[in-house]
Amino acid sequence: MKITAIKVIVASPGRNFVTVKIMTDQGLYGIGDATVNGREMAVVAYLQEHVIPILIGKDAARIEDIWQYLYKGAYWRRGPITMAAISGVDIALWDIKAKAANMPLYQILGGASRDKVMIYQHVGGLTIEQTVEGVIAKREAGHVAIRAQVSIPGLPPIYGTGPSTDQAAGGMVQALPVEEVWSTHKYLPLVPKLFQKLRDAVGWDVHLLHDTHHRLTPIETARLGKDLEPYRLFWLEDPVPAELQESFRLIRQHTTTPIAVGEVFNTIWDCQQLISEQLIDYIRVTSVHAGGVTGLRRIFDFAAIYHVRSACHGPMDVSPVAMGANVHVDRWLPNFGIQEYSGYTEATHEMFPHSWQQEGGFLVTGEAIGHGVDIDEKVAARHPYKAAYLPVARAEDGTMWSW
Ligand code: KDG
Ligand code: MG
Repeated sequence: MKITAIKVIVASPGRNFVTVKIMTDQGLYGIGDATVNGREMAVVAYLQEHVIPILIGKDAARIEDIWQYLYKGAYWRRGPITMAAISGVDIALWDIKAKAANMPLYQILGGASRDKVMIYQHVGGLTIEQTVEGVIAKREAGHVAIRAQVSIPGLPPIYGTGPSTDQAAGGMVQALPVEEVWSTHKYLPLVPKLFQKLRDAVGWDVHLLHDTHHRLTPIETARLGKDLEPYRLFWLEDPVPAELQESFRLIRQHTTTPIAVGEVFNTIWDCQQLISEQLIDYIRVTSVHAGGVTGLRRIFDFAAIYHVRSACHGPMDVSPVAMGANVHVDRWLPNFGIQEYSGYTEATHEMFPHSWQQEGGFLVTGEAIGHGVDIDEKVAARHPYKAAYLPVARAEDGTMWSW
């Protein structure tokens, strides 16, 4: 089955998405997600200039060989742009393979290990009271796992706690990134207070999560992890930038609060030490950034040996196509942990008709063949690309901060 053409579709139905559509000489096509939030057009150029021309005429059935050809063959390995391009192609090729087999993707991966996959959604508030109210509402809507964030009193809202930075609300569409203000000193004592109030309000029969967006040092994380132990979090996410994987040893020596890392990782090498030394509990790689279904399968199988579970990244900027690939992997994967699902705008659902569905606090794959997600190109044409950035963070004295 030969690849005859590959299209790259860029559209913004509330968020910018880069979608790869691979056509074959047998009439089957597949679609993949290649979005990198805030750097979308770099992936488009990489695909158009360096990937598409070398794939025309190749056998679409040889997924592994094409993955290796794009990874090893480029000489310049890894990195978010290269790996998003590989991911887009890989997800589309798995879609084609499952369609050719006339099966849903989870079936060709090995069949279902579960019927539905647990998700978590986000609640943010400007105050602890607002966050508590939001968590109660999610709980009442049937959610069994909820991520809770709160603004730092006296500082402007930070990412995930106020409406200002959401592209769907217009916040991210501007010439320059929003500059947020960060204070570790004010943040550290605040978070245990939030979770104490949350446990008082919603009890213990719900999973509570928290995301630190890479802003702490290992010893600060150790302190926070200890202070949060009484509230039994499902996890503390991205406490420290993970470039220095061994720095997580220090965190592990001090706290039993579970740790989740990896939404910015692209390959198994980014998490090899974190996993093999059992320094984390959940690995957050996602199909669109870590090499597609092929990349995820390799990382998650490796993680299984070390009791590390999956937790695919799934914010609004991971498109419904990658979400479809993730949910099929989640359904098959023996060491599945949880799936992030932030939801999408109505226009996004319309642009990507999908067989996966939300049922309360869970996602189900549906039984459509392939990964079950398509793209309506007429709808896409109505939502042109708009340059948009994630915010950046600075300390109160102006120093650039990680996030
Ligand atoms: O594009 C990156 C954001 O979506 C990311 O920062 C959100 O941290 C995030 C998360 O856990 O979803
Ligand atoms: Mg995160």
